[in-house]
Amino acid sequence: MMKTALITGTTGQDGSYLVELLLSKGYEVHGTKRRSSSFNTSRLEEVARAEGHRPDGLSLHYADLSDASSITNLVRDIQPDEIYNLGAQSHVAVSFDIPEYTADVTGAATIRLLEAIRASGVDTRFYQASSSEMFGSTPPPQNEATPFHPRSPYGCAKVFSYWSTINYREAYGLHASNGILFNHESSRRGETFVTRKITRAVARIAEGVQNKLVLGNLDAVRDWGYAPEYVEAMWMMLQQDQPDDYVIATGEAHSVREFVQAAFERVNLDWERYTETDSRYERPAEVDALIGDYSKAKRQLGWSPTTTFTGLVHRMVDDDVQAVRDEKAGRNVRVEL
Ligand code: NAP
Ligand code: G4F
Repeated sequence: MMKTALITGTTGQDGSYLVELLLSKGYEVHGTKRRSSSFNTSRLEEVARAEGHRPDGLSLHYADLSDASSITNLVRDIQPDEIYNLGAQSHVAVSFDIPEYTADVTGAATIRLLEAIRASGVDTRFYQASSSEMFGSTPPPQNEATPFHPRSPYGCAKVFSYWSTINYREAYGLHASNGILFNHESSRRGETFVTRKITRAVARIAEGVQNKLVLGNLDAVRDWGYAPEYVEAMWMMLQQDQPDDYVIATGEAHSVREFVQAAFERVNLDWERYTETDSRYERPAEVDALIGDYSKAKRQLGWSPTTTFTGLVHRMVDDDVQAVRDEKAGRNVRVEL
């Protein structure tokens, strides 16, 4: 029988890839979108382009994670088999500027969803988008047993959501799982996260429409994977008989500096000539190093990453070079979805 899924955050990087994955598996997919004064469905337009038309199995609903009634109504009306809570104020640096909003949308909203499930009695499986940012200053390698020491309002909010998910599993027997995902990137990554900021700038510099790239801390170390592979792991978690929590990562670590270097190398430019640093892009508290140990996911889910660091950098730079060329040629037209 055809399954039904509800995804919060459908318009984000992961949401758009998860929509593609679930549609390809024959799901009826319901997603949330926020009211915005400008087009905010560009990533889903990419899905539509790939399909050649607006995907038949996809319905979008206006909702906001800060609005409990919109969330409760969706869960009650759709009665989904699976719920993926991907919506969040997901920018760590921004969470220092809007901590209360981040606590609400990235933290408390998870309780809104879990309560909507419990109160409606719907028989569903729940995925919570937990984050390696929860490990904060605890040294790597990090796995499911590693203690959390969050270093940002975002990280604190994600810890709240993580434990709420486990609490509803233990208290009410919900099939609720946490995916503790390390950084994952793609050409659909938000333009203000460091990888995309770099690859976009490199492409624009190579195409002669930007002069320099200005960054914050170049020493931070991250474990960067490829987003489409990570949404596959989300789905795998909800297909297990028992709910559980899993680290999803590559285990490969690189600094921001190495990412910059590899990106400029792809277009045969010297990174040091074009890159500057400015303290305005530094954070009040930094997470120095995140490197994931995904052995539990490999063992229990059969999940492993395949895209290498260099492969990821090349793909993102190439896609951004193409995007700049399309922009120059006036080929980037946005439509309502
Ligand atoms: P993203 O691109 O920033 O997408 C976030 C989504 O949440 C967008 O659809 C956004 O809508 C939506 N959203 C924001 N505020 C909302 C609100 N008040 N009500 C309803 N929806 C709201 O993030 P992502 O990279 O796809 O990540 C997906 C999830 O995984 C997030 O929860 C993130 O915190 C978590 N995560 C991400 C990573 C990573 O490396 N990407 C790693 C670990 C965990 P708009 O499009 O309208 O802004
Ligand atoms: O790309 P970032 O902003 O990602 P960050 O903070 O690691 O958070 C991302 O990954 C988390 C998983 O661990 C997710 F939960 C979260 O939602 C988000 O997707 O920054 C990466 C590193 C940081 O150390 C930052 O200080 O890059 C450093 N950095 C240096 N210059 C910069 C910049 N980050 C940004 N965004 N912009 C800069 O100019």
